[in-house]
Amino acid sequence: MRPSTDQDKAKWASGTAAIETYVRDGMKLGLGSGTTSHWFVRALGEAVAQGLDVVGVPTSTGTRDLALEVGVPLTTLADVQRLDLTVDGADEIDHDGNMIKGGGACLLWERIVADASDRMVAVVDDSKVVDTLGTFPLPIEVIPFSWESTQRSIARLLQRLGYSEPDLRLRTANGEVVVTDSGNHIIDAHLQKIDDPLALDAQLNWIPGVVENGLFTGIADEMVIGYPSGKHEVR
Ligand code: ABF
Repeated sequence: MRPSTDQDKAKWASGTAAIETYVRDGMKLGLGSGTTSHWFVRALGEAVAQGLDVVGVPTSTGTRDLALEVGVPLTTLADVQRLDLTVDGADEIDHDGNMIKGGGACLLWERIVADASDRMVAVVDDSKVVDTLGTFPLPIEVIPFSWESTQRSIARLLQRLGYSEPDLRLRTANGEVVVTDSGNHIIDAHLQKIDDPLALDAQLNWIPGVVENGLFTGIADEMVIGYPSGKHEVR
């Protein structure tokens, strides 16, 4: 399968460059979620068919199903202690490598798999690189039991941090409340501009009922930026 749109060509360029640059025989890989990661997984399937010897831990049921479809051998974090490398996408990434992730509601497993990896490489098309995070709504994964109360606590924290009118929305799709692979809900925080992502990342997860948030700060070791021309850039 090959990309046809410009954005998919950029994502393919990023995913294939990540394989060429970082993936080696015998590696245990974290397999990211989202469309860019899925182009990476498709390219990885082709490399496996040509003899590449790798195993992968998927960061979502969608990635698990795609990996099975294209022939990438799978394992679990129970079976392997550490991963050599996780390759995963981002909704936004700034020039320091801090990211907003979770647009696909997979942020919890993504963060766990990245944490279990010796190296994390972000694969993005050029539209994802921003000067300041925040235009993309920040996903916050919360447990269903207390999501209304947790949302009020998130709003109080944001107001203390200077976000005067925090716009928080429970994520729905086709009129249904979104349920993550772990059975949780997502609250999207429309903050527009996040001046101190490290501080916000640390404080959000202290709120009772918050399971994880989509600010991935200090996690990406490098980023592979793909362009519609098929060229890529590693930073
Ligand atoms: C995943 O990929 C998610 O964290 C993020 O939402 C998504 C990025 O979007 P895309 O589909 O453009 O790769 O890693």
